Amino acid sequence: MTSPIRTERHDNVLVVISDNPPVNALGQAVRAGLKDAIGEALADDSVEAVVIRCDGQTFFAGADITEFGKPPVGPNLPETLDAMEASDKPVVAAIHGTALGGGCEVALACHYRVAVPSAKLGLPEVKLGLIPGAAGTQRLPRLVGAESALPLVVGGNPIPAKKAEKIGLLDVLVGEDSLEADAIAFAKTKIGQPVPRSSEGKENEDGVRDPDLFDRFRASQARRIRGFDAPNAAIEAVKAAGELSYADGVAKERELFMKLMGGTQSAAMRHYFFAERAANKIDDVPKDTQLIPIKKVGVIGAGTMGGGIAMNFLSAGIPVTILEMAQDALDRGTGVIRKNYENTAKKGRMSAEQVDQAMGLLTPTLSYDDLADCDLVIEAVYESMEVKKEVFGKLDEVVKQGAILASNTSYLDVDEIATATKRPGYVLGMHFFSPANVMKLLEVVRGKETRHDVLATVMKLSKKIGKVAAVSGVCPGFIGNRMLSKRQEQANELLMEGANYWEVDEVLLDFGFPMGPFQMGDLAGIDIGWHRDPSKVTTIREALCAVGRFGQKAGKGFYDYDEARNRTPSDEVKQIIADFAAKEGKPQREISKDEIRERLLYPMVNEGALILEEGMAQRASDIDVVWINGYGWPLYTGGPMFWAQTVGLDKVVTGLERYGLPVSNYLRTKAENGGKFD
Ligand code: 3H9
Repeated sequence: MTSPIRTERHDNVLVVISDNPPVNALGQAVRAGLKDAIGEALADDSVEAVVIRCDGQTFFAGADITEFGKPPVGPNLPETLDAMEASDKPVVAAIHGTALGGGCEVALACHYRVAVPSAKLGLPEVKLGLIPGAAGTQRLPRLVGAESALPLVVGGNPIPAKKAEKIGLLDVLVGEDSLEADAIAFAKTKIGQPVPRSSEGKENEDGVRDPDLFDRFRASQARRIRGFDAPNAAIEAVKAAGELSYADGVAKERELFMKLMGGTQSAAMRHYFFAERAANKIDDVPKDTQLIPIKKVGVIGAGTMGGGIAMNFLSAGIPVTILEMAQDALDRGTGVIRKNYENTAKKGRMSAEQVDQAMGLLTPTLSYDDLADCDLVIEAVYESMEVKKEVFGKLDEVVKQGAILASNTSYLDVDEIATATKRPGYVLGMHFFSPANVMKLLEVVRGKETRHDVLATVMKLSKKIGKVAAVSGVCPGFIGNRMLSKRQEQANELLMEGANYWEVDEVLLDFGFPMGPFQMGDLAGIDIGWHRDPSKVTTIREALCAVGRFGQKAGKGFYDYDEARNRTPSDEVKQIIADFAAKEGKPQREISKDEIRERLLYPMVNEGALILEEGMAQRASDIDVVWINGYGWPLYTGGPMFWAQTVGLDKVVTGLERYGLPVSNYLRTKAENGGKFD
């Protein structure tokens, strides 16, 4: 097998090149090749400097994640990098694309780092439930200081080259199109000088001078890192870089790294990494399917949903024509879009020019005719089959042939909507989640006639607009809402049997959801879909509406809210629920937190199994992707289907039986045959 590493001589400089598509992951062959190349450079007196660069789209994007959990084959990354740093001939990292994780650690072990301006550098290991494991947590703070290192190691988000240069992670930015030549020229200027080694840097002393830095940082991140193990380990490791010798710091990092690697959180998050990428693939749609060019998008409805949907495309530089029925609604909608952008700009995440650029791509209109030349039109109008069919009928008449027509419906039958057109092959669902400009999930609903090129185009487009897409078949509520309804059913039932609603919420909060079902109800508005007749009360929600408890917006719903939106359980609501249960003759009892958790979550797993059995999801991991990105299911458990496997599918089955809840044959069979869904 040929090595992915080759070397080229440029005078007295040895250029070491990795060619390991798609992302130059640091698999065994790459590590071995790098180590050999350094050996070659050291052994050859005519080599006076080394440049390391990568072919393809990116510098090393990290360790090869597919090797994790398998028996290690040497050389390992730490020893490879130590050999590199130990060289007394200057070694220069020449960076383009993304230097991530182990790739960033390669750069840190080099004596100098140069990069093109479009490059990004980062240590995203926390996103895999890990911390850097090749001395990144020890070299980085010594090079740039603990204060600059913390957000990189704990947050895991890469930073642009310019920022990396500012904090001292890069030595110099070079020409976008002349990386290799500039890196060689740079390396030549360093020949004969003592080499600077990150492991010997002193910048980490900022953390020694100000030891409270770490607690302050932890407090500032508390909400974001709640429940995750890796960020705390990352803080500990960076702190150790100031407290311990380099060798002891590295040992501490290894201890923390190994513990995380063996834990369930990292297994879950690695599962999610591949799940997200798998979800973007549709098994029966060939990879080379010709895509439909999307140069202009139409959005019908300028309300909260339509406006949010439009922003996704505007932010990605795609022109949008947005349609409303009346001028005032149109003005209001475009006003909200502008305001959202301006707020982003106020937070420093967008420049004023970028706001103008995005708004410049927006064309508001009252006329369907202006949608004629759109390549994709997404409808976000009222959830009524009649209204949707009318809209699709009109679209079919005015929008050019070959254009895609999508519905943002969250539960209606997309096949039926498609019958309102003469092009059902070009119709599908694009179910965005509110707020649509923020939430990552896009449920792509595949109709029975949806064409391959239409699906492939929308999957590709979803990535361009920063969404994580998963495909669902046509069934009520698709993947996400279909499973949510099972959880909600149990939540309501638990109240009637005597559970306190705040305990139900607490159980989900403890599990890692950002909020529970009743908090969610208050936030969304209890009066959604209410018939507005206070004398007609058949559900607890209607009873709350009848007394004006519409949710957070009214200052009271299930909870009472103060000015700062802090919530407290309400005596009035307790009474309403108790009255209801009495009226229905439901005996009340104490319900344990374990029972609450199991009754909320196990039926969702069962519904997920049914979704798989019916072929409504392609794979169990797609369901995980939907729930993590659309409904706040905690990432560190891997999503409902992966989580169920870690609990044990047999235990889920027994639990459902214990509570007298349905168990699908599919779930039972999987539980009996190895306990895995895929
Ligand atoms: C680490 O480094 C630990 C060390 O500190 C310690 C060691 C001791 N390995 O995302 P894409 C595959 S932890 C294996 O669609 P993009 C990916 O599955 C690692 N495979 O492309 C996909 O395969 P497929 C820290 C990987 O252009 C294909 O490459 N590093 C890896 O949208 C294309 O990926 C990270 O966490 C990998 N490391 O984005 C970085 N990375 O075609 C993880 C990707 O079969 N990677 N693949 O579906 C990324 O963030 C993105 O892939 C990247 C490119 C931004 C690089």
